[in-house]
Amino acid sequence: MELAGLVGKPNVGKSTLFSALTMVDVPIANYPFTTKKPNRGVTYLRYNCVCRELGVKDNPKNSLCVDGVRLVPIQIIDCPGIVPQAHLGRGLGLQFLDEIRQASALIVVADASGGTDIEGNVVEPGSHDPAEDVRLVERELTEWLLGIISRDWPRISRSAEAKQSSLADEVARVFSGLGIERWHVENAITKSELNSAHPTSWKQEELRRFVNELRRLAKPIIVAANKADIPAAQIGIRRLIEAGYETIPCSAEAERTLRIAAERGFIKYRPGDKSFTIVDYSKLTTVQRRALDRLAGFMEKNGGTGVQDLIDRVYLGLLGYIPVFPVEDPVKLTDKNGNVLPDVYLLKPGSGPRDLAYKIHSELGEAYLYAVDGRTKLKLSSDYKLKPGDVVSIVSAARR
Ligand SMILES: Nc1nc2c(ncn2[C@@H]2O[C@H](COP(=O)(O)OP(=O)(O)OP(=O)(O)O)[C@@H](O)[C@H]2O)c(=O)[nH]1
Ligand SMILES: [Mg+2]
Repeated sequence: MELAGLVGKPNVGKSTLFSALTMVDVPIANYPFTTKKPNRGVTYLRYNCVCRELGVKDNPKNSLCVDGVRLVPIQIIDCPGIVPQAHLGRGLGLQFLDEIRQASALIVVADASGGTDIEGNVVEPGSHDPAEDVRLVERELTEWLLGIISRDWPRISRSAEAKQSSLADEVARVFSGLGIERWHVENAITKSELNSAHPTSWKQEELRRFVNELRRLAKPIIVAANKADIPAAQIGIRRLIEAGYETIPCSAEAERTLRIAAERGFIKYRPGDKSFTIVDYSKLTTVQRRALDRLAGFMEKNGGTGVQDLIDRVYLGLLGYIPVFPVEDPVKLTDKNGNVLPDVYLLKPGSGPRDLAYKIHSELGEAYLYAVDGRTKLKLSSDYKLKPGDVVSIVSAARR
């Protein structure tokens, strides 16, 4: 299952966002370091299912299908807050980042309302620049990675310079548990404009620049501009966008309230909906009515709470993953047990049918012969690149 990490300075709403996304109850409070240990949970990515277009009734196995929308499970981890110098052990340190080593992307939660300082203490709304919240996380993560590679750098750089080993291979090995691959390293060297033939000559500042690029490539970030329901957030959101961050304005608190209200039957609301409807206005107290009216006003302005958009944008936008539906029988669109469109897999950009085969099972990848398009029933060319919503049947030697 894909994994995304929720990170950020204290008191920005990471746990509120986590709770809204997973409906798992976790401590939430208006002071720093409420969360001491990472929380894990499951949320869902939304993708328009191909069942409607193909006119079939599906039997989802690895995902859900609700009213023609596929819900693909995604694991998320809510982390303790990060403060300046956390990589040196300040606050709760950065040890907990070990839990998000395998994350494909990071959701950096910022307090768009500017109502908390860099340590997460409550201040006047609008008095803190939320772009600083994101820079802090970037800096601390880079220093953390720099600490990891610095220990091995003298050996790696000498060995690569003497051509006893490849620099890209060695660096990728040091960071292998972090999902950092050879191509990440090669791109980072190019982007940081360093001389890969003489790594022993790299100064500390140059090594930092390289590691920073590596972080950007291997752990891309999207910014959750949280607390967007507070008026002062409009300025903060603009600052985040101007700073060049991929920014999604959201209100974790609004989303959490809506999901709870929907669960209790007060309203009709599905995550990602732009609005909600009240089931029976007469059953609500005045306080509840006012709160829901305020939420409705915010959602109208924001186009929803923004929370579900975050997950969808991370995987389908930022990472550009391709949802593909593998089937065994390309005519009936079923697996071997007769389930129609049972699964959906998320493939990296540029993937072909063989990558899909490997993702399903390494044996299927090894025995791969060719693939058939479930729409046209024709064989796909050997250099075919998968497209979102493809229905693909893998033909392998093993199955013959
Ligand atoms: N107005 C508003 N307040 C929010 C929102 N999200 C969270 N909060 C409030 O912000 C405070 C901190 O929320 P938490 O979810 O505990 O924040 P955190 O980032 O997990 O904090 P630490 O675990 O201490 O790092 C609480 O008082 C929340 O109610 C939001 O979208 N809007
Ligand atoms: Mg928390």
